[in-house]
Amino acid sequence: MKGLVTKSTGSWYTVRDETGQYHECRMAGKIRLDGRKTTNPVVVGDNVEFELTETDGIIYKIAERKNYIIRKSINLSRQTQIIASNIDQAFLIVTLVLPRTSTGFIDRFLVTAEAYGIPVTLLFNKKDLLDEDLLQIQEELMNVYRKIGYPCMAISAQNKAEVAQLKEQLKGRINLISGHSGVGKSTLINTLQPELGLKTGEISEVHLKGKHTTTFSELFELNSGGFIIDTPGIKELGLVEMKKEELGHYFPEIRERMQLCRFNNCLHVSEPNCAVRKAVENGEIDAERYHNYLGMLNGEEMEWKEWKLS
Ligand SMILES: Nc1nc2c(ncn2[C@@H]2O[C@H](COP(=O)(O)OP(=O)(O)OP(=O)(O)O)[C@@H](O)[C@H]2O)c(=O)[nH]1
Ligand SMILES: [Mg+2]
Ligand SMILES: [Zn+2]
Repeated sequence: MKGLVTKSTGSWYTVRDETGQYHECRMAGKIRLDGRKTTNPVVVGDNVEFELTETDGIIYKIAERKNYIIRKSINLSRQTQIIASNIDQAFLIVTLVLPRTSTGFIDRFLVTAEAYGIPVTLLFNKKDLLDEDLLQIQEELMNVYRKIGYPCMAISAQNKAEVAQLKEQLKGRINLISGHSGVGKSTLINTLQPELGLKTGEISEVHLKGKHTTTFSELFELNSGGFIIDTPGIKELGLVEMKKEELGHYFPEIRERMQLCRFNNCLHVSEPNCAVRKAVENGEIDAERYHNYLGMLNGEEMEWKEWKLS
């Protein structure tokens, strides 16, 4: 039988078969993987082949993943964890307060998504908490991202009418909801489909951060169509393998201008006649985006591995 993994807790996996029935499965011995050192061999979003036994199911094959999002495991320092695979569309939840999401984090997420061609919508959540000054800052930030092609929406995750606007866009796709702990990922999904009753958590008053309430990714079928994946909060994002010269391709505003640079291997740092730097100087490219580009470029582990977040 073929199926889609909707939950993975280590040794047990929930698999949805093609008729929409769910099965608790284990894995048949060792399955060859792509060589990466991850803590979870079967992940949410995986397409698998499995067979039913009298009591449960056995997964014996995992189809090749078209993409996946990685985070660093919280406790195991060197290992990474795949949060989900085969994503059609991602929604990154961003909050200006409680917790604050940095543009460095946003930009790293966008680079990952660009590398896989995953479209991203930025959802600026908790707008009810913002005063006029912060609303103004948020508006400016949204405009930075809109200008380079990312749809942005300001919402309050508990607001039914605002969240309902997303339903159409979620249909027919596997949608990933991501962001730091406490930004409101599970809250948003509960508003879309209250009967899911996902656990949500308060923000720590001391650290002004979330408490990692959601600990496993889980994929849910929406009554209004499509699938949605609730994920644990990401603090440090793993990144796809790439060479320095490639990075600019994953910044749409750099990609758009790079053919105009004098050197075709221009890294847009200090090379003469660089069209990208010129665009930064005259304000066409956002200075903070460019700053984040340089930060990623100079990351020690650029030739691969994880990029630490500020
Ligand atoms: N004021 C306000 N609070 C919100 C909003 N969205 C979520 N919250 C609150 O923020 C807290 C964290 O929400 P969660 O949905 O648990 O956050 P999460 O992103 O799922 O967090 P993790 O599971 O830890 O990754 C809860 O107390 C929510 O009630 C919002 O739009 N406005
Ligand atoms: Mg959650
Ligand atoms: Zn250049």
